[in-house]
Amino acid sequence: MLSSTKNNPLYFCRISVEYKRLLFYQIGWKEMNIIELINKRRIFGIISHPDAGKTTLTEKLLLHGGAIRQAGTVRARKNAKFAKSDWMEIEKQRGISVTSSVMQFEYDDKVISIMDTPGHNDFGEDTYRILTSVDSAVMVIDAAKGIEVQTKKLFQVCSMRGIPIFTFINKLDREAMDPLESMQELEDVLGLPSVAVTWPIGCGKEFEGIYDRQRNVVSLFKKKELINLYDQGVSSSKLEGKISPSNLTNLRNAMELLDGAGNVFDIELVRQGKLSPVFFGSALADFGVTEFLKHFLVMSPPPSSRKTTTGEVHPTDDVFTGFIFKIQANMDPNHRDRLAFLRICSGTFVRGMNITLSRTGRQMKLSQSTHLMANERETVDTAYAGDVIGIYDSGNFQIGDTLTNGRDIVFFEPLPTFPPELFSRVSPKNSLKGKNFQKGVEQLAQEGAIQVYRNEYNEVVLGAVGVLQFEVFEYRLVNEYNTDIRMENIEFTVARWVKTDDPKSLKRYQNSRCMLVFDHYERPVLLFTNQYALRSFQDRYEDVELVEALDVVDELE
Ligand SMILES: Nc1nc2c(ncn2[C@@H]2O[C@H](COP(=O)(O)OP(=O)(O)OP(=O)(O)O)[C@@H](O)[C@H]2O)c(=O)[nH]1
Ligand SMILES: [Mg+2]
Repeated sequence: MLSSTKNNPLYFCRISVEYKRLLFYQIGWKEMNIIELINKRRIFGIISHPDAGKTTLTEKLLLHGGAIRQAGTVRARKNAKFAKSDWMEIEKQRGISVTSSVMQFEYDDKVISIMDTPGHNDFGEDTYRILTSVDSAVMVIDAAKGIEVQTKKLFQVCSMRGIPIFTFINKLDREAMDPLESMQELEDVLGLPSVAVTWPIGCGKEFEGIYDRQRNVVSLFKKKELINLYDQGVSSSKLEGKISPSNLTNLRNAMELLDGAGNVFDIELVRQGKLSPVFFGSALADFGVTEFLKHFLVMSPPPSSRKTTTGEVHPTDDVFTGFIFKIQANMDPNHRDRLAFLRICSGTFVRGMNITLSRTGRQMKLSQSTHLMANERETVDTAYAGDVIGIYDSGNFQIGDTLTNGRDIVFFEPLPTFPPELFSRVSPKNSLKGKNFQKGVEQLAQEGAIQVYRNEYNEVVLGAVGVLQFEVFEYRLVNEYNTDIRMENIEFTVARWVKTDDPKSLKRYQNSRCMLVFDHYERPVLLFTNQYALRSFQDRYEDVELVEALDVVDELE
């Protein structure tokens, strides 16, 4: 029987043994095998404001999972190792992430898919799309800076979707805010109740270690020693002489406060996204990361049911379903291929299986599939709900596509699109490079890295949320498609899709404040110089139906 409290470290192990026993009696071996395979899978995204340490933490998690042998850094000297998730040339040069990356590794008998996201607002659409495919999120906070703008935005997306959030307060090797204040900020700024699972002992030069409240173990930073405090907790005399008197007093005071007035750990609330377990550490120094990973794997939820237009899909359903949440070209410079990232939601993937692409109703054979591992590509023959795999794509897929081998056509919730606010006309500098240019434009549009439109003269107009997207576009055209480009900003700031059966008739609305272009799917879009121009257009042509970018997938497909 489960005799102990939820604070006992053995609690989760016992729950899981009881649970398995129960399942076995109910459903027998075969099904249990599948349920076990699904339950050991975890998909999570790492989110935060730029520079909080997402890529550095991802690298350390990959290292612990044995996915890489040596951790790289986001800024490495010549010939040194770079972080795996910042694989793009421009990321290595600038030391920032400009695109999300997905990698799978195993740890403690769990199969984990980790998604490192870019923190910068300009790449927000990519990050939002990633969040539609995860079962939990890890929010990284810079211990000195606290909660920053972008973290707040991304938190709100997770919270709206009910995604469980784990908090990692990073950079304790530097001067930091008082940890109690950091916790209070989660409550005050985000309205997120939290519970500390680990606790820092000092910070900056005085940083001496981490106390694991659930296991009652102190791990010393410089001395690299583990001290088991057993039932005595921080009042144990074992800590005396091991850490400085002031750190010891602070630790004891903080624990008295948290034990008396802090939130109580409750796994149900954690899994509903209503209580965030908090961890402290230093990703760079690889300290507090193992504690985080071990607890996270026990506390985080396995794959759950997903909403579709034809009801809910459960991970244990026999029918295979999944959706494409990301497309990336040229990940491997030697092969120049394109990968579509597929999250499996139910059923079993078997290489060579026939599926229907819901958007077109077309049947396809999935014969070229790969694991997403840090160091190598390896063909994947079988995969389950809760796995993310790569499918080699020759241009068949679009972001948001759903795949199924069932008879009913399934669409998952539409993925978010952001209305672009910056526009630029582009062309190749050398017209002999026209073919490369068109290929690059086509592929980057398919990735959703930037919005691509064409005007009536077939000129390419790019739409972006932020200026960094243009820079990445230019960089990638030069480096991946060997094409120098000319870019000219155009003075439009608002895009509206138009519902019409006769797109050509829209030409007559064009003037210096309104421009007609066509999107990637040949749908007409009117660009306006500003909100004022849009409003006066609406007043004048009341019968023209304009649609905001966010609704476009729903409304027009
Ligand atoms: N001192 C210290 N520096 C850290 C720590 N973690 C990360 N950094 C540094 O902080 C900087 C940003 O780290 P990244 O891992 O690139 O941050 P990010 O959140 O991935 O940033 P974006 O991808 O641009 O959003 C780098 O210079 C890291 O070396 C830490 O624990 N301590
Ligand atoms: Mg990064």
